[in-house]
Amino acid sequence: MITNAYVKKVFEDFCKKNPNEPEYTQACQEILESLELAVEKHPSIEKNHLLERFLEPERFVQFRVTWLDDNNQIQVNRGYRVQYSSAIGPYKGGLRFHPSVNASIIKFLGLEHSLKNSLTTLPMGRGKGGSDFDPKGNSDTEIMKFCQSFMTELYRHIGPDTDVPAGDIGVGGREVGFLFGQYKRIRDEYTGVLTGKGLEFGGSLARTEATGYGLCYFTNAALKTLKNDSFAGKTVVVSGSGNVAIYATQKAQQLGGKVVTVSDSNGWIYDPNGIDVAVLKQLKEVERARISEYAKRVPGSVYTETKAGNPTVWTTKCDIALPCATQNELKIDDAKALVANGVTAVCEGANMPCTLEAAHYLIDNGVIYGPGKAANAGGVATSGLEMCQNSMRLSWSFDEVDSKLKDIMENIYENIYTTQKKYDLKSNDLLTGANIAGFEKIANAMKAQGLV
Ligand code: NDP
Ligand code: 2IT
Repeated sequence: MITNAYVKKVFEDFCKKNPNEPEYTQACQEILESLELAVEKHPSIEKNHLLERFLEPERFVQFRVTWLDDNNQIQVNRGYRVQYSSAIGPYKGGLRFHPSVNASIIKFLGLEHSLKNSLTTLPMGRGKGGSDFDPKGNSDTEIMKFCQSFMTELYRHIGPDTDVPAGDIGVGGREVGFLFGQYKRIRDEYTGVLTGKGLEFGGSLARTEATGYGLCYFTNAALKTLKNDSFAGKTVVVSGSGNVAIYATQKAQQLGGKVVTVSDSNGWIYDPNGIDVAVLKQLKEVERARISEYAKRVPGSVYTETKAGNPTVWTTKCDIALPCATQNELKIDDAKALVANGVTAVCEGANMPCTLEAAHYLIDNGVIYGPGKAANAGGVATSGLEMCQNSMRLSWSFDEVDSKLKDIMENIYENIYTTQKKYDLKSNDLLTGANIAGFEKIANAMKAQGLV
């Protein structure tokens, strides 16, 4: 609940300006609730209107994307890019292609990115984009044609020192390749304008693995400091079966945990023997199959369809839960089920997968709660490392990038821990610590740069 008069006013104005944008409002409320403490400690935030300036995007672009499908029929989609802030670096953030994408989703993701990019300590501002285009069910040619048309508009807004997009839901190596090809063709320049590129054309080793691996490095750092514990011997529940979920599963198992679930939007798998990552990768990265196929290939595993009345992935007894699919996938009843089953840590691979009510419930019940803006920052951090390699026209080895990623994730946790102590917060409340630590750096930069 927001009690400070200035913060309350900022939130009321935000709600008036952004009606019918529930995800954006949710992200804003969560951040403002945390920032009350900083506002009370630093009067200069109110004096310089830093919350209002932080919350108002520098630029928001919406555009038409027309393309021809395989039947020569014209298709029309909507594209977006929010360039939220360049206070601490060029705009940076992924592109999401999913039928649910709208202005609210793009802006909430842009807002989350602000604090996330700040926490990485790398010089990256904040941005996000995407389209309501659904890559599922389209041929490779159709996806290429869509990406080319999308970039034919987007190219005028981006550049290696201006705005550097990457992947997110529905945008992986294949899509980034098509987008990069079209940018190069229009601009006639070869630069690191996108990250998550193929290894043959400027991509960084370990970028594919980075978000999932980083999530586990962050979770391990929190478990070590707060519980003198680790993944070893723990039962882990993962949701999703895309890029983040696959590599979170792989790293959690390398660190000695047993991941017993994965899911997609149709249902989820329980595998008491531990998810077989080779089968998962074959199904999702090569065949692009549904997760139900896993149960047909791996004896002993069980598939449960997602429908009213069926148990959800969160009813599975576990020590650690890693939501890695999408926003608001873990609701209050799911949080209650996890706590009743004795969960120790919930760390977010996805962006805002817990509802606000679920996050508060977990924190109030002593669970280590690692918000996505901190726990999943390994993806964008490694994108930052890709930008660095592109600028130097060099490439580092997998181990070099992976060890930098591990250092960054451990430093993010340390930074949050120090902030929690400074503000006298509960040790398991990494949310307030992350919001304040991320915001302070941006606020100082905005103040120093005058009225821009
Ligand atoms: P992918 O497209 O690779 O995978 C997404 C997964 O989530 C799929 O299993 C998908 O299932 C599932 N999913 C998507 N939408 C829904 C929905 N509405 N309901 C249920 N399940 C759904 O995306 P990523 O793995 O890259 O992204 C996952 C999350 O991680 C997102 O929140 C993203 O913003 C976040 N993230 C990603 C980063 C990255 O580097 N890729 C970095 C940091 C955060 P289905 O196939 O059925 O749609
Ligand atoms: O949400 C995210 O952090 C991402 N999708 C990664 C963005 C990036 O620029 O690598």
